[in-house]
Amino acid sequence: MQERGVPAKKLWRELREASEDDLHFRDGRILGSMCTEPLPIARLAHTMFLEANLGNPGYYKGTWRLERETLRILADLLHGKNLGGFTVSGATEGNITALWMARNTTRRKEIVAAKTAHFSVQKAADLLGMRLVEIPHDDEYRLDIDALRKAMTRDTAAVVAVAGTTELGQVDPIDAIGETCLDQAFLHVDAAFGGFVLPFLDKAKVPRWDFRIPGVSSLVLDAHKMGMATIPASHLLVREAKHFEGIAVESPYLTSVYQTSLLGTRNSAGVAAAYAAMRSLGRDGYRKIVAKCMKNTALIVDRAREAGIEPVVEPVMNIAAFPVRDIEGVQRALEKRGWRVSTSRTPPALRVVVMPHISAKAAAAFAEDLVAACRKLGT
Ligand code: 0PR
Repeated sequence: MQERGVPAKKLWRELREASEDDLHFRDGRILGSMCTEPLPIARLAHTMFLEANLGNPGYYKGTWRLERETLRILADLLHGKNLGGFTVSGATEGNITALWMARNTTRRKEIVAAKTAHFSVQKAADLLGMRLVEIPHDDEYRLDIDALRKAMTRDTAAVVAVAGTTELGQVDPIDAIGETCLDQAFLHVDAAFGGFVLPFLDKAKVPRWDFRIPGVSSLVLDAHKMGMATIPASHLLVREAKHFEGIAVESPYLTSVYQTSLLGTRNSAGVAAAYAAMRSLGRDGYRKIVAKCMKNTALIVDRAREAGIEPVVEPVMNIAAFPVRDIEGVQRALEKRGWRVSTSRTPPALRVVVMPHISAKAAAAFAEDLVAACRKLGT
């Protein structure tokens, strides 16, 4: 560290230079991220609550109220009654906490999840000293229910089901998984991405996936993905709050007697941002955002199909993957045209996430560039 403070002007320049080296959602060319530009009101809310710390809730009664209210809104959205829960930094923390709770409540050591589950489940298993039993997916890249039935043992603490897989946006058969898990094991639903998409899709097309299913014990959803809030903002909801007792530790010098969160000092700006986004948009606002993303996804998929490029599966959400022959080549060609896309491994494909910062015009231009790149490199 230098001895004397750097003048604000110079420092500001340093910060601006760093920011200029970043990619920005506002440029409308990122199709490789599950995050997006937060709503302006969410940004404002974020800056207003920068010093609040829900690790010590007695000092931040207002923030605490916002958190409780946010959880109440989400419980209502997800058809849960009297749920326990709190804001977490992301679905990684949410998954770790849910599995920690499952381990300590059941005193068992196995987690069962499909290969298509997010890698944060591997982190959780490693940290918690649990064994991750990876089971196959079905033809549509969803957890294979028969494989689950075979894999469950008396040592199964929890099953992780995904509502919106990272690579394809697929939804595991949560109804059937719930039936299998009921009174047998914890069922944790990872709705990091799908949590703010599924409730706003055409109801007739979406099978049940939330607390309507009796076997669902806990669920995580990220407000910093399709929730339009700032990073970090995610929520862990638990059907029976008493299960938190299994992971509670005394927090003697704080304003709360026990702490059940993995984190001590807790970012609270994201709490205010999530609250602001939800209050500002309402169901109607999210419905419009999701409809726009789905329309733009369809636009890209339709154009690709016209050119003979079939997606891996028919997208359920605003994620599409194309198993083109030269995946990295097409990715590089698109990057040269200013687009950022990612790739998936199961199966190998070019992966496109059509977030709210992608306009219809950008989607159409992207689709043309995708088709051109595939033509050049061979589909
Ligand atoms: N579960 C699922 C289904 C996810 O898709 C993700 C993140 C997580 C859990 C973990 O969530 P947190 O990262 O919030 O803890 N999926 C993205 C991924 O790993 C996260 C991401 C977002 C990555 C934006 C890059 C990016 O630019 O791909």
